[in-house]
Amino acid sequence: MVTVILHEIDTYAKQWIKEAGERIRESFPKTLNIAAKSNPNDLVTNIDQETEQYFIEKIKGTYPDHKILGEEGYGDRLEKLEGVVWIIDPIDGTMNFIHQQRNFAISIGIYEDGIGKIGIIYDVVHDELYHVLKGHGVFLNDIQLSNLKETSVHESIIALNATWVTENRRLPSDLLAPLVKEARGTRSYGSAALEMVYLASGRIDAYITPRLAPWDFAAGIIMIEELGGVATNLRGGKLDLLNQSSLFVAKPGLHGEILKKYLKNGQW
Ligand code: 2AM
Ligand code: CA
Repeated sequence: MVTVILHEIDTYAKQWIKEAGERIRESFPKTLNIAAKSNPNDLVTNIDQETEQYFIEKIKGTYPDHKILGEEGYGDRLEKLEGVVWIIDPIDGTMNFIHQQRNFAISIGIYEDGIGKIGIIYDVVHDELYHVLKGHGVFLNDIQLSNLKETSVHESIIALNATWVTENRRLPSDLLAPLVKEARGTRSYGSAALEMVYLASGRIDAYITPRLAPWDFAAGIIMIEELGGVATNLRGGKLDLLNQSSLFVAKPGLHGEILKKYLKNGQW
């Protein structure tokens, strides 16, 4: 994509995400319609759906040849990442949105032929807009974020949900217990997009989760890689942007240390 067009897409995307955020803030006093999807804790609201539809209307109206992959299924059915693809989570952290009216974000990753070009994550409640245009740095509102520095487990805060150190279907429950013990601290925010921007801005040092969808991480991984961080699945392999995947993102150095010592280079 020529840079001029990329800048134009970036400008529109930021404008639309801010506008969508404003609509979400206005929805707070209104009653939510809540429904369960795959299980009783996998929730969707009318606001998730309306926000996704808003983006689709804007994108298709301006760029009819762009494709859209969205969590709520109003976009296109994609089998490959050809051309320009917008990967959208209208509300990442829906459970937090419903229970807390905070700790959620809108996430948009824009890819061209499978390469991440633009990432935008908007923490609607705190009015924090994280954005990256590949090769031009990562910003939190107008402030440019610094490259991620190497660190060790002993000095790290690791984002990890307690689910994954109890009996579960995806990981041996004792695999990550030594990491929890040896890290300086652990946190769980309940929104993958926020966990990734907290890594980008240095508030945490790594984030590990065995179950995500492409829209949860499409934007965040562009930011983390731009800052010198490392983004893989839990076995250290390449991430799949069309299917469910595990995710392991961390500062440089720390990623290798955790992968080798705690994730056993994927041998579990
Ligand atoms: P969501 O709120 O958009 O559904 C919570 O730990 C994080 O995991 C959130 O980013 C949440 O995204 C995501 N998540 C929750 N349930 C999931 C599922 N069944 N599959 C994939 N991602 C999920
Ligand atoms: Ca969502």
